[in-house]
Amino acid sequence: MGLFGFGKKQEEEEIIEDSWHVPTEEEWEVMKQEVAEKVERELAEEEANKLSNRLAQGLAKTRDNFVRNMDYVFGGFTNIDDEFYEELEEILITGDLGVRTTEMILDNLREEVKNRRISDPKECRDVLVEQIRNALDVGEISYDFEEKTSVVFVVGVNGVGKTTTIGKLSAKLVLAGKNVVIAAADTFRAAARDQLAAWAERSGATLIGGNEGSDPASVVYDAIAAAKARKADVLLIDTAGRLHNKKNLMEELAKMNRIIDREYPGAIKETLIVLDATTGQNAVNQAREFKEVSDVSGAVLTKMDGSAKGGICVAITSELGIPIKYIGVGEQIEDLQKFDSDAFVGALFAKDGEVTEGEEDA
Ligand SMILES: Nc1nc2c(ncn2[C@@H]2O[C@H](COP(=O)(O)OP(=O)(O)O)[C@@H](O)[C@H]2O)c(=O)[nH]1
Ligand SMILES: [Mg+2]
Repeated sequence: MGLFGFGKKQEEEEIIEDSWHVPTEEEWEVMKQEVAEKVERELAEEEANKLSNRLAQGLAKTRDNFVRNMDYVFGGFTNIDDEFYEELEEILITGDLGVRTTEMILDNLREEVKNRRISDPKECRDVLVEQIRNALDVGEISYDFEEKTSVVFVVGVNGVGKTTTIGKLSAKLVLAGKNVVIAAADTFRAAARDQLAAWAERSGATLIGGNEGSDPASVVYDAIAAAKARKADVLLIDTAGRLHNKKNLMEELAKMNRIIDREYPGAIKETLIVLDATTGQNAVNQAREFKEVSDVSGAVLTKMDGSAKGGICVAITSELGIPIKYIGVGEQIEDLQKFDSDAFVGALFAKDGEVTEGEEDA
């Protein structure tokens, strides 16, 4: 038994040793990589779900009014006649798409109805959704400034969410490993600097300037020097938005623009106009005025979580040709998302039942 037992133990040990495998250095690296990728994937999915739910929640009111009324028309009419088009026109205009965009969309709808020989109003729904999708399409939207050395000039009237957007943007960029400098060029109100300082601290960026009453153009000048000295990736410039004194405001913006162009020619310049989506056609008018005095390269529509009507996004893009780059869906640091027109139209026109869990309690 002794011998036999000994022999068996040895055999077992061999088996155990056989099933053991210490990963080689290379295998170990591959495994770690796989785990890291899986975690990252899961986090990204979770994030995407959270954001699309927030967007859907934000658009719930729009869906309830605008889309539901439209569906009444599609379902309620038996013929595609003038009255049918008039009803649609009213709904689109009430939904903040603006007169011109509405006319364009309806002209296209009429043409498609003719070309495709559509006779059932219900079939117009998909055509209309397609037209809205087209009106929002401005081709590839550039986010170069996120990747290269850049200066992001943020403009817009008071209270639209400029400072908040800068805070959120700063957080996104810092998380992506960027070195961010923020210029507090809203020197009009004393509180403006404190608000921005809090955001800068929370997001991990360096704040320059902002003393009440100081010249905003000199803040921009100092901030560019600081950005260069710190080898910053992105310089975010917060500005004041006193539209009651339009001429001065616009002159001030022009002066800051000249300084940026002169002092920081190596940086990509992105001019973002921030618009409060709940203000409807006012937002379109503001964008038009700012576009006259600066090279607006993108829009940020804030407060999309509120009572905003989604149609405003369509109006801005189609009437002014300004691509919407981000939308704000809340006041928290993570409530800024890149605008995805497909996801947007999808969330807006989701039929009942297509709305995923968690959106209903909006
Ligand atoms: N609900 C909501 N509130 C926002 C959003 N963006 C900004 N705000 C709020 O709007 C108010 C004005 O924002 P602020 O950044 O100070 O505007 P500024 O005057 O343009 O700098 C603040 O109370 C913000 O918290 C958003 O996307 N959703
Ligand atoms: Mg501000």
